[in-house]
This record gives sequence, C-alpha cells and structure tokens, in this order.
Amino acid sequence: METITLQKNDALLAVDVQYDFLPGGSLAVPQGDEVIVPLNRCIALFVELGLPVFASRDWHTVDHISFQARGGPWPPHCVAGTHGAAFADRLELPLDARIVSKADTRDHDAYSAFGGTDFNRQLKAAGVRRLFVGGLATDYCVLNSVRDALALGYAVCVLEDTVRAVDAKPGDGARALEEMRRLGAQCVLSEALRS
Ligand code: VGL
Ligand code: ZN
Repeated sequence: METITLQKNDALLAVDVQYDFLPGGSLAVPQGDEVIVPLNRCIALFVELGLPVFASRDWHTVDHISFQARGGPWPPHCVAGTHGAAFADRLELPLDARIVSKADTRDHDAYSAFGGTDFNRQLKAAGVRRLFVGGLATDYCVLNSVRDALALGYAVCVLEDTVRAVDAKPGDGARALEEMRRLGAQCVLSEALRS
C-alpha cells in the first residue's frame, strides 16, 4: 500500500463528530460512529508529531434557518450547548485541539468549516499547507470544507475510511468523493499515514 509521510505544514480537520450526527442523534448519519476509531488513530499521529488538530462543529441557534420549522431541510440538530452538539466522548481530541464553530447565527447556514469562521486565518497562522480531512457528513460538511480548502489553495487529503454520508439520495456520498477527487483532493486510507 502507498504510504503518506506526515510533515510539517500538515494539519488534521475532524468535521462535526457530534452526537446529533451519530446513531441515536437527531440527524444521524448511518454508521457515523465508525469514523471515530480511525480518526483517533490519525489524531494520535498528528499529536505525536506536534501537528495541529482542528475539530469543526455545527453550532446552531434553537431557531436556526436550516431547521424544518423555518422551511429548511433538516430536523433540529446541533443546538449550541446541548448534548447533541457535543463532540463524541470517544473522539480523543487533544486538549489543545482548535475548535471551529460554524453556522452559529440564526439566519445563515454554512456546511463548510471555512464559512463565516476564522479557520483559514488559523491555518495560515499555523503555516498549514496540506489538510487531512475526515468526519461527518461526506456529502455536506466534508464536501463543502474540502471544496473551500482546495479553492483557497490547500492541498487536501480526504481520509476516506473516516467519513460517512447522509445519503439522502442513494449514492450522494460516493458522488461527493468523486467530486472531491475531480476538484483535486487525494482520497487516501487512514492506514496509509505514517509519522
Ligand atoms: C451537516 C447537515 C446539516 C454536516 C450539518 O455536518 O454535514 N449536515 N448540518
Ligand atoms: Zn447543520
């Protein structure tokens, strides 16, 4: 198997590994919990090398525009400060993980970790040039974060065993991966990463 050696200028982004996106949550992603074990291994590698680990979270108001009560597509989910919005306990984020909260105002939604956040500035400040991305959901927040990262000039590796899709329409997740590849992302297995 191809291996990828981590180097300085690399960073990890764990997208939205929050209870509401896990089985039992209000917007459960099928098999969403399966991303946690491989993501933990990636986190450990980045920590070992002193490389930055970012974790984004969906962080909505109770009356968020993306909720069905306001004509949006989604049931209420990831309301700031609730259990559903908390990171999964089993996700082993380091104490100095940098948290990126997004879509935290009532009248705007954002699927991308770059949308309305200072994530880009934080990456730049840390000298990051290549971003490894995993988490939930492949066809929404992962896709949009990867798209923005590529547009901003970052090299992107999607850790394909560490993502799961909503698949509202069957095949959405597979199409999202294809789209990310087409845009220039490299899709890799987390086992390929080496210190
Ligand atoms: C997401 C649907 C609604 C995601 C967020 O994190 O992928 N999906 N809000
Ligand atoms: Zn949301």
